[in-house]
Amino acid sequence: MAPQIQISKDQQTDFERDGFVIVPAVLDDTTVQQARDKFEPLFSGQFDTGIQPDEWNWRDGRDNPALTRQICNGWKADRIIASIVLRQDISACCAQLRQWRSARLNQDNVIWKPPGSKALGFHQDDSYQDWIVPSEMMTCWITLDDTRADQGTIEYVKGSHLWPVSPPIAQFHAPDDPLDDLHRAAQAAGVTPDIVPIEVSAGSAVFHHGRTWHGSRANSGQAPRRSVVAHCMSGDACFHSHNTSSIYSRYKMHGSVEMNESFFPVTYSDSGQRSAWLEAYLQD
Ligand SMILES: O=C(O)CCC(=O)C(=O)O
Repeated sequence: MAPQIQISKDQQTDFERDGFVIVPAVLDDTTVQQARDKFEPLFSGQFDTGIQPDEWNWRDGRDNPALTRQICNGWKADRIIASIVLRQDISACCAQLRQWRSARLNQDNVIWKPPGSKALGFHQDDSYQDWIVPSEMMTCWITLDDTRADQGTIEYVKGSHLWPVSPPIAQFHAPDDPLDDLHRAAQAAGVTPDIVPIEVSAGSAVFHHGRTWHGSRANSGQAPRRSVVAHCMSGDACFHSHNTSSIYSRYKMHGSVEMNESFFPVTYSDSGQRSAWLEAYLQD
């Protein structure tokens, strides 16, 4: 049974000041191991549910082994990933931290940084959300490995959730300088960025605001760094009437901005309601 997590008053205060907050022991050891065991099959195209994830950016045998490997919406392909990212308590924490009455899953990420793999550019998640209204996300990033600064852990810029939203960064995967866009945004904000590498044990989470600048440098250590990420949005979110996401606006129905719960499930609401199909899907 996975531990149930909650946000304390102190954690709420830290989040409001810093734009991120660490919550230890979100996954127990069994779940950490079950999730790690899914990485090789998922990235080689073995999908338990028979459904391909929405994005599968690195394929075994096709892509450069030095790139960070990423899948988006692994929950559609695999029920272990689903059992993590669709957790009610995780989205309840996202909702509490942002004072939302409910939360939906916007998308998940499965991220694998083997030893020697390259950086992901520092960015703000909200730069990529102009296809939804309100165009903002709130994220729970969970590590499946003990993290170290030299092993490509996630890094956050303290207080940067208070900066304006910048445009999408020039190069997300394997940029020459992962801090390039961040430095420009910091200069515009008149701030010297305070970059915090997250060093925590496997199973720990960090919740971050959609405007908080973050990224990860190359993994120059000997061990992999693997993560599962739940990106939530307000339960009231709908599609933007004309801005599109090349991948996710495929789920928009003509003549409507409504988000269908089959694709963007309501994972928490203060009335206790979740999308009706979730429990059966998770038990299947
Ligand atoms: O795990 C990483 O390296 C980056 C993850 C990320 O960008 C996110 O969780 O929003």
